[in-house]
Amino acid sequence: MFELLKEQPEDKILMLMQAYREDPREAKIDLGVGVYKNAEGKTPIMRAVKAAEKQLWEVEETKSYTGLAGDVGFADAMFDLLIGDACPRDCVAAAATPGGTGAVRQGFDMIRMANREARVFVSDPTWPNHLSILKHMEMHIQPYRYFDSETRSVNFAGMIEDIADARVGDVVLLHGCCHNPTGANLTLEQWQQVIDTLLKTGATPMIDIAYQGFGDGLAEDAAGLRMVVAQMPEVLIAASCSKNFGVYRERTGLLLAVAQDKVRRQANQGMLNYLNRQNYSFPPDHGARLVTMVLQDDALRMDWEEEVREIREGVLALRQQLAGELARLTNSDRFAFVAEHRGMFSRLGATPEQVEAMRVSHGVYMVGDSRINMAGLNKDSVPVLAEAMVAAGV
Ligand code: PLP
Ligand code: TYF
Repeated sequence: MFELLKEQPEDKILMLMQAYREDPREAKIDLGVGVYKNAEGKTPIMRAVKAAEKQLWEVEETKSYTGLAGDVGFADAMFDLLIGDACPRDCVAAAATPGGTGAVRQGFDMIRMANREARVFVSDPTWPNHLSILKHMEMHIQPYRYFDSETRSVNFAGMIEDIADARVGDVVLLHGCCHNPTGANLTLEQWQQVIDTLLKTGATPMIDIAYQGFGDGLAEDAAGLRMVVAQMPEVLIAASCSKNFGVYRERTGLLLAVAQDKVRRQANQGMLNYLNRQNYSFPPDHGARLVTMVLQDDALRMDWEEEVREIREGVLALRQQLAGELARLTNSDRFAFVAEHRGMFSRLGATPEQVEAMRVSHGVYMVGDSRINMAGLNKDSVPVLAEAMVAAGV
């Protein structure tokens, strides 16, 4: 029977990882998959996470099932990290999921259960897996203008015009911070205009937040999300702990459904539990427990916040170095946007041919849309990338 199945497209980002591995050149630079790497090119286990893991080994007494929504302590700790005091805790249903991807998937499922005809408005461009999952689920995708490839910043007028078309029963998917793949983000004034527009349309926002702390700070990166939560009657939030806790393979994420009152929260919680049960029964717990321990213990939390700050400042320094290097080589400020973007990614605005030329000439690997992972660079490779870009005529 399976001969009837159509071949499915591969994940281009993951294919790029494979191509990089197979390149025999010594001096190659991997700016592909969105994984944090330090100056030595390693993706370390964060100090506080390692310490929590050690403690957990001592104190953990059972690996019996958690609840369908996972550990409530994890939801509480993540509520504080993401939402803080932007809305009452008892209006928010939450369920742990396998990674942020699991949260995105469960969120889409909840939307589809509520309205089969819902259109999900997505930024153009967005994380390719948003599109892939929506397509797989046979849901309606409605792209909205987001990135201006001339200025390499947000085409805000276009965005507002496009999302103003949403209606009650539609969903507008927003990136909480550190937009993937462009690195171009909304200002707080722009968040407010998005909220005003959504309130007029009656559409529901869904926020995917996968890089809290990697942009301007833990609270700063959640500021837009908190404004949405404080002002909108309903919000879905898909959160990932993969990057900011460095627990990628533990598959740690959370879906939150913000409602107006406790009664609605109760119903939403039932739906989140139901969806988890349909897909995998209980969510993974190990990563969630580590995250909870780090967030709840004062010393671990302080050390974690410090390490997130080191990561953030390291990436920002690379941005400034690259922008400076490009300004010097081109004698222009055409690439000043590199220092303006936030998070791990920047879209350079190179053509696929230029991307290929940089791979061939300098062994630089970036996603075909010219997205680079800044964390794949270090002090020594920044000038190589700058040179490759200039040589390719970017
Ligand atoms: N959403 C965005 C925008 C991402 O970039 C990622 C990246 O990994 C995720 C969600 C989900 O990540 P994970 O499933 O590894 O937690
Ligand atoms: O965009 C990225 O590179 C990260 C990691 O199927 C990732 O979000 C890449 C591909 C994928 C899942 C996660």
